[in-house]
Amino acid sequence: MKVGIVGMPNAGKSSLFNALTSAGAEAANYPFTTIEPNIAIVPVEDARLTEVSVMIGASDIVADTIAFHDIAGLVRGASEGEGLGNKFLANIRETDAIIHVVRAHHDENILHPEGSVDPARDIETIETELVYADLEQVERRLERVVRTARGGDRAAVVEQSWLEAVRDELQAGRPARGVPVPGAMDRSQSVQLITAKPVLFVANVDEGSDEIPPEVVAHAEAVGAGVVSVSSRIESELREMDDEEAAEMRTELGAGTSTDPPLQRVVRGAFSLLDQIAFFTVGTGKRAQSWHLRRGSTAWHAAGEIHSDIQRGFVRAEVIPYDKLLEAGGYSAARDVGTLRLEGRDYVVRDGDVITVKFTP
Ligand SMILES: Nc1nc2c(ncn2[C@@H]2O[C@H](COP(=O)(O)OP(=O)(O)OP(=O)(O)O)[C@@H](O)[C@H]2O)c(=O)[nH]1
Ligand SMILES: [Mg+2]
Repeated sequence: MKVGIVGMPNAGKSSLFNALTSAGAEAANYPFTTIEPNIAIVPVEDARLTEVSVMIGASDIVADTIAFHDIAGLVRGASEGEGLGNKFLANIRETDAIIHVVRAHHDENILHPEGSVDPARDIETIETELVYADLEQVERRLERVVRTARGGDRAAVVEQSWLEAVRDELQAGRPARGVPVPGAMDRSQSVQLITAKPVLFVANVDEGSDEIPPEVVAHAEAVGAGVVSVSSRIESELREMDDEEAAEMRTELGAGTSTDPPLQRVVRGAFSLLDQIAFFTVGTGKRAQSWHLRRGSTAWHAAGEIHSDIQRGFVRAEVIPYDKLLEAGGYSAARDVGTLRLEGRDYVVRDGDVITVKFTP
C-alpha cells in the first residue's frame, strides 16, 4: 500500500514523514525544504503478529509495509507555476491514498506561507490545486482519447464519456471521486487522478493537544475523509529517543496516551480509508508474516497477495482466527478442538485470520 503526503509548505509534512519513518528526511523552518520526493517503507506494527510468532516460536517476523511519499509543498497558484509548481504531484499519482497535512499549531517561530494559521483556508487552497492538477491530466488525456474514439474504438468511447464527466466535475471545483468509473473501463489504463483517491486529513496540532480544529472535522465529514491529529515535530523527536525516554516525555507533555500513540492513529487511519484487513501466514522455516487485503476479499485473493504461483495452484486454505490459535496453543491442538478449518477459494477472509494456503505447484 502506498500513501502520498500533501499540504502547504511548512505544514509539517516532512516532520510527519520523519515521525512515521525516523528516516531523517530534512525538515526545516523554511518553505520548500523537500525538493526530491522521499519515499519511506514502514513496517505496520501489529501486536497480533507478535503474539502468534511468539507462540509458534517463529524465527523470522515479517510485517507488511506501507510506503509513504513525502513531496514538496503546494502553494496557491501552484498549477500556474507558483512556488515550486505542481510537478511534484506526479510522484504521488500512483499512490492508493492521500494524507493531507494541515497546519493547526500556532508556533510563531514557524513561517506560514500565507502569513496566518487558518486550516480551512489552507485545505481549500490545496484541494483547489489538486483539482487543477487533475484537470490538466484529464484534458490532455481527452485530446488523445477523442481521436481514438472517433476511429470507432469502443473502449475509447467509454473512456471519453467518463473523462468528460470528470472534467465537468473538476471544472465545478469538485473532486474526481464523485464520478463513478464505468464497469466496462479499466481505470489503470487511464489517467491516475489524485482527487479520486481517499483522503486522510492530519491536523498538525500544538504540542500536548489532541484537539482537531472543528472546521477540519466538519470538512473531513463533508467530503467523506478521515481525520486524525498529530503533533508532527514532537512525534518526530520522540521517534529518535528510546522507548522509556519517549514515554516519559510523552507523559510530561500530555501528548497522546501510550495505548493510542498518535502515529498509530495515522497508520490505522490510512488502512481504514482503504478498508483493509490484516491476515497472517506462518510458513515453513517458521516465518510469521502479516499481509493486508481489502475487506470482503476471498482466500483466493489472499493467496494472490502471497504469490501469484500460490494463487494459480490454489487447492484450499487452512484457516484459524489468531485468537483461537493462541487459545489452542498450537496447530495440532487447534486441529483437535476443531477451530482449524478447511476453506475453499471463495471463503471471505476475516481480520486476524491465520491462513495456510495449500496449492499445487
Ligand atoms: N511547533 C511546531 N513546529 C512544527 C510542527 N511540525 C513541524 N514544525 C516545524 O515546521 C517547520 C516545517 O516543517 P516541515 O516538516 O519541514 O514542513 P513541510 O511541510 O515538509 O515543508 P516543505 O517541505 O517546505 O513543504 C520545521 O521547522 C518544523 O520543525 C509542530 O507540530 N509544532
Ligand atoms: Mg518537506
